[in-house]
Amino acid sequence: MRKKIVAGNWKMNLDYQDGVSLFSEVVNMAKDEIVGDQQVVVCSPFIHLHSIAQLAKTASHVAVGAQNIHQAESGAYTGEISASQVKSVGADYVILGHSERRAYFGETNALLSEKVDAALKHGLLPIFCIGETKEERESGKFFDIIKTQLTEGVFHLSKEEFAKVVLAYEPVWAIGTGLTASPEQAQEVHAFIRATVAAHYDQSVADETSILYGGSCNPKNAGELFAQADIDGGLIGGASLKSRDFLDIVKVFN
Ligand code: 3PY
Repeated sequence: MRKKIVAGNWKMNLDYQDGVSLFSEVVNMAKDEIVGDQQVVVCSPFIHLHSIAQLAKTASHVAVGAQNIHQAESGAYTGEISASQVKSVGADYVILGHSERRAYFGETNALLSEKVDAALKHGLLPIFCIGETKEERESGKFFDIIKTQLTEGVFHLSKEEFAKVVLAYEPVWAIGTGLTASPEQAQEVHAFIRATVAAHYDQSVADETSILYGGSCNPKNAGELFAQADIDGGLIGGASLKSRDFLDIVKVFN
């Protein structure tokens, strides 16, 4: 179902105690300050997941997620974590296809489609990231790139399976650079993504899909971005590491 969602991506930040403290603050502020029906998701490193999932049970608006899973069920994959392991500690979401994983860990659309399947099989909701690099934007081919990411990453799913996927448009040139897509640039791509989903499935599936914007989203720019017709919330990097900033972004939907 199309929901307003603000998801924090802590990336590889915060030791165990710092992460639990930050999450406690987020939960307490969410209880006091959220008056809308927005969903808050915090995607932490694996080490925090079990503890923060317990805390999340006390706040109806808040859920937790991982930032990656391995595609296999189990086995000899030293250092990896499976979907069922993530689910077993109480997480509900998993970010898949973040540009940092595509760029630094060589994750391809084909691999990501297997990870999406693994997530859904074990009841995790994928937050599937797509987006173009600076070169791809400048070459004007970014719509093709995004369509291919969708086609190869998630369009093998049935309508029922796809209904569980949240999409996140993250222009790579706006990640960790301080650059943000303008609301108009972001809306243009979000409308394209929704039209591409409608063409592949149908309009009602597209209308029900939550499409988040990510890439240097902060309390100053979130209001204008989230006011766009096809932007249903955000995937928040640096600003999710400060409880006040994160909640101010969440409160855009109050
Ligand atoms: C950012 O905001 O920089 C992100 O990468 C969010 O995932």
